[in-house]
Amino acid sequence: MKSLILVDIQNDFTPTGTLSVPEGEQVVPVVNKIMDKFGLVVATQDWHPPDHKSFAIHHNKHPGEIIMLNGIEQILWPIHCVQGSVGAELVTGLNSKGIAKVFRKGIDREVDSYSGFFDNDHKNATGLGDYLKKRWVDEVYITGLALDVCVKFTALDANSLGFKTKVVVDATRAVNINAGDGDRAIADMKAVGIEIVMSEDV
Ligand code: VGL
Ligand code: ZN
Repeated sequence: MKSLILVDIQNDFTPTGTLSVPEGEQVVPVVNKIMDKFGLVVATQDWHPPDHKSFAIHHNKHPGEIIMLNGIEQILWPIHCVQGSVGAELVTGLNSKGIAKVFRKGIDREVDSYSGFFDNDHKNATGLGDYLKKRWVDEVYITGLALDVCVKFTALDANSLGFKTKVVVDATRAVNINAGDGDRAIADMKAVGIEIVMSEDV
């Protein structure tokens, strides 16, 4: 059984959002088009409390600076995807009726959560892995935002959990905080056996 995972397709990750991903909104028609090829579609949603410690403003620093947060490196971000805000909503136009369940992440203010499966310290699971395994999913196709952050870490965890993992690259966009991050993410994923595919081949 194969499942489609939509990672963080939320207003704040589109060009009009606070953590804008260039062309982020352009993944929506691509995702809508391939959804019906999957028996199970799930989504993740970045869902931060207002005082989340990944927000640069709480440290009097600028987005892009790096700090140590509870023993792990943390890149600081602009305020984004605050629980209940318009920015945190899934992008309008996404076929949300096709989504079986939305897994929220980044809720703990003390630890960020790039992957849709685990917090960055790998201590807490979102439930996504068990949910998929319970439904006999053995293969996952990953789409969404941003390629070089949450898509990458979701794909790496899926692969580690034993799912055959593919990233539908034209249904993703990179934030490219540093030039080349998107390309490096693709190389990192390929290096562990994750396949990079196009939507027309799904
Ligand atoms: C993301 C940075 C911070 C993402 C989430 O969804 O890629 N990036 N929080
Ligand atoms: Zn976030």
